[in-house]
Amino acid sequence: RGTWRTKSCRGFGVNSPEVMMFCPAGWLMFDSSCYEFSNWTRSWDDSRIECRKSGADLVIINSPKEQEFLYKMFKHNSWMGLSDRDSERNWKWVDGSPVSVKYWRDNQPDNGGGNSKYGEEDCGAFEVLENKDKNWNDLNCDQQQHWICEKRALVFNEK
Ligand SMILES: [Ca+2]
Ligand SMILES: [Ca+2]
Ligand SMILES: [Ca+2]
Repeated sequence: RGTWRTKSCRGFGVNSPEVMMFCPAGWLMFDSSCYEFSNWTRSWDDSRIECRKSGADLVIINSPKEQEFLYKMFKHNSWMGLSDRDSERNWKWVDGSPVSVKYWRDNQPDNGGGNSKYGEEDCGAFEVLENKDKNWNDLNCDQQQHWICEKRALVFNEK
C-alpha cells in the first residue's frame, strides 16, 4: 500500500550494475535501511507491535554513522529496539545481537536508580539531548514514548 520513493546509487565496483533502493513513502532512507519516526507515543511493547505491522522492528543502531543520522533526524525521545528485560544489565537488540556501539548518557543505564517512581528500567530510549554521543537512557518499558522503526530497503539490481 502507498507509493514507493526511489533513490538510485551507482556502482559499488567495476562490474556492479546500477542498484536501486526503495523505501515506502513517508520513510527515510539511510544506507540500505528505511526509518519511520512515530507521530504518537506508546509503551515499548506496543511500539514494537506498530513497527512489526509495517514489516519493520524497533531501530537497531549498528554504527556511529547510523547514530549520527538518527540524531540529526529525530525530534522526540523515542524507543529503540534495545532491552535488558531477559537478563538485567545484559543489553540486547531485538534481533538478539549484542550492543557493539554504545551511546549511553553519563550514569546510564541505571535501571531506575532504585527510585520506586521509575521502577525497573529495561527498555532503551533515544533521547533529545545536546550530546549526540551520549543520549541513550534506559526507561520503564511501560512509559509512553515516541518510537523509531527500521527495516531493510528493497534492493533492486537493474541488470
Ligand atoms: Ca540499523
Ligand atoms: Ca534494567
Ligand atoms: Ca535510566
